[in-house]
Amino acid sequence: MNGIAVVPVPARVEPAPGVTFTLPPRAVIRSDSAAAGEALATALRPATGFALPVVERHTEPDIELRLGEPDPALADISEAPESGYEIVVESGRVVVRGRTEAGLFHGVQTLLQLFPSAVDSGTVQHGPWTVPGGRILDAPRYAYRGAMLDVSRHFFGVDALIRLVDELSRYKLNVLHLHLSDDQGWRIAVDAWPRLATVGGATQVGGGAGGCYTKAEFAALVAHAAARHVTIVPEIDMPGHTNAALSAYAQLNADGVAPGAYTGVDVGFSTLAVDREVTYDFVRDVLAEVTALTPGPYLHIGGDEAKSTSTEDYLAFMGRVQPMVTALGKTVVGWHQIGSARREPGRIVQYWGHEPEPDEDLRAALAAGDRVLLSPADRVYLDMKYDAGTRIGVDWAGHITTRTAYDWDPGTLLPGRPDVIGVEAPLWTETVATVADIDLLTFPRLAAVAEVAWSPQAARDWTSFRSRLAAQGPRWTLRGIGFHPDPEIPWV
Ligand code: IFG
Repeated sequence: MNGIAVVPVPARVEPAPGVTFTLPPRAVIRSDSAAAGEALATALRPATGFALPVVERHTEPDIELRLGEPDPALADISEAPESGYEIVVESGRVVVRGRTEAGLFHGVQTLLQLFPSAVDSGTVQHGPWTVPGGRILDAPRYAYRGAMLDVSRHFFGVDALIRLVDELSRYKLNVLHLHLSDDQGWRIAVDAWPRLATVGGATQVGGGAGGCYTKAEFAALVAHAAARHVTIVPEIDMPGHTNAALSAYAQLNADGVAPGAYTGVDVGFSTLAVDREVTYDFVRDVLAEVTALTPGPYLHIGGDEAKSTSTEDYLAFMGRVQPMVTALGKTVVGWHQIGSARREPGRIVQYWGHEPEPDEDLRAALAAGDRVLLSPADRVYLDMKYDAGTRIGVDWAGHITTRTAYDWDPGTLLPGRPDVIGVEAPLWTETVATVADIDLLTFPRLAAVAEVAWSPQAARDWTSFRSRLAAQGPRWTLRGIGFHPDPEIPWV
């Protein structure tokens, strides 16, 4: 296992020099978790051409995924050992051990990266399908490791989301936050307010056709993500960033007049009518229906850039809406501006500031004891250009090369050592219209963020990362990912 090219880097790697496992054509996978077993077999079958049956019981399996107590040392390396795993590779077999199915799934992702990169081919390739011998002990640094896609500025069909879930789960990210509403588009059907879909979802930045997920489509996405231990976090951004909803229902507007659809890229001009009772009926209905669609613990209510809402109205609005989220059994997540509003127990503020801040809203949140989800705009905002030559993207938070996205410590970013639950990389889509655009801005930087969120700081360094990342290039090419060939990476 010397020089293995796994991203994110495992916490502990113990090579067994001279030991190699070779997957035999008639190999059998015995797994205590059907999902993890199928995830492994499904990933290996196309390139190997082997049948790779997955069974619950077998006397001499070639690969074994075992639920149980992995090495107790796992608890020494992570506060989240339940998502950790142990892999032991011997000449005659591979055993992956994890306390939970998520742990086994994460072990499977690492194991796939231990096979030659040709294993990611969609067509049968020559072997031998070897895995270097040794032992890996690994578990995540943070519990929340995420990506966000803004599907409001530009709409993307469920297939694009499923493809993104598959890719982010390969790097042990476990959250996909969907920015489902904004000025330009409403993207989730709400039965009680049907014009949100038919009017609010009718267009997008640039005037294109837009779109809106049906509940059935959204449920299919949630199920697909759950099978890969990815939680969907829905965001209904309020009270600002609401022109799509305001254009669908005149009564939500302070003057009772519905504005037209908005297809530009300005921000801060819209607000729900905070002093109308119908606004809270609207919010209550929307949050209830969105909550029913997402089994995860989080509900994101936005709260950013409410420049057309007075501070008094903003605080009043948040004071009424946050308890609605708790009443629905969910944890409030909001952009860190909600730090100025009365604290809701367990609240998480998503920090999107950049050096040299933090600002007073964050200071208020930290003083209130809020937990923090880190999305520093100058580190992980994936809509930032890599450099002046990037054909799409913006640059208000500066340029973000892969190294910029990688070379920082979430444990020391903010003063006062707040309770950081994890890291999330948002992709805003004002300038992102196609899957090729998503790929260009997302890869390789999302792999960097995945390592920042998963690996111990002590196991991380740019020199090692850049060479391990280079080995992802051929795999992305085989998987049809149109990544940015960042010149700082020694691509193979
Ligand atoms: N800030 C806005 C986003 C988007 C972004 C583009 C947040 C929380 C700039 N709000 O980031 O809606 O416009 O980089």
